[in-house]
Amino acid sequence: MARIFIVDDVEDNIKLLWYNLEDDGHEVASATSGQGCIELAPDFLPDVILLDMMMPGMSGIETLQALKAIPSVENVPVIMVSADDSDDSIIDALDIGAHDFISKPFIYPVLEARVRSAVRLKQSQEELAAANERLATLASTDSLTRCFNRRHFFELSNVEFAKAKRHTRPLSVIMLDADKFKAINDNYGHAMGDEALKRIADVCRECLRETDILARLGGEEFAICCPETTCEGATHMAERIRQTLEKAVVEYDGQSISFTLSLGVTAIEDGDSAFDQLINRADQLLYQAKTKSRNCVVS
Ligand code: GH3
Ligand code: MG
Ligand code: MG
Ligand code: MG
Repeated sequence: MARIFIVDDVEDNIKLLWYNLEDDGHEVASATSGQGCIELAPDFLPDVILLDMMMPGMSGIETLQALKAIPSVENVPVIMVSADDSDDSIIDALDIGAHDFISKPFIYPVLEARVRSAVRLKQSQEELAAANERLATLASTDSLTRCFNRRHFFELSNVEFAKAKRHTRPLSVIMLDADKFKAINDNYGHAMGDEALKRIADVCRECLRETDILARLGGEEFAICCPETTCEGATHMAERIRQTLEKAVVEYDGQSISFTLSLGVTAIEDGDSAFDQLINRADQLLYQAKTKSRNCVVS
């Protein structure tokens, strides 16, 4: 079963195809002009478009060109249907991006086979796109906490750093590390440690803005890059994260624990020429928080 969109200026042509395609179990919609196709196809989101070449007003070729400029339907395979099966006509249609070409009058079983072939193409395109998306997610995120990984964090943050420099806008970085985390693993097991790491990520997500970039840099260390945020704003956020986590109770396998975080916060300064400089500063401030008392924010 596929969604087929028929475009033809002659209603009887549409009807004939419609009944046959519906009998074969397809879901069908139609338009009697190129303009109608441009308006309705993005709503119907067809798997295949059967497009008449010769229509008054907007021609099939013009309609095809317009479809290729609409992101939601640009990849839908289009089968051109035309009484003019001159070489030039076929070349035009295929060069502009038609998937296939059928001459009128057509033999219905042949048209059906071509529709099936176009549907298979569309399905494999969609599977490929989904697989690519899964790969991109795998390559950019940490599977335990679903935060970005170190590499992707630096990719995104370097872009934000360049923007902030160019427009002299604020940008801050928070680095945080769980306190005495080794003891959690030692006393409650690695699985409890993993639950605690997930909770750190959840608490950070609760406290940050949509434009902030959260990552697990490694082990029990996380970083947040906050565009358009001053050191004061980021320090408030860091303090909120610290307090929220301090109150949290992590449960696993009938046991429960609480733990704390140390945080270092810094913002972009005039002399900074690379994002790494902010990270290094935040890391030093985090180290100060560790030596001071732990469970605190240093900025
Ligand atoms: P400090 O307060 O100075 O930060 O002490 P700490 O014990 O947190 O620091 P340390 O660097 O000595 O230990 C970090 C621990 O984090 C050790 C390691 O086993 C644990 N850890 C790192 N990655 C993971 C992980 O993916 N899962 C679990 N459960 N533990 C992890
Ligand atoms: Mg026509
Ligand atoms: Mg630690
Ligand atoms: Mg650490």
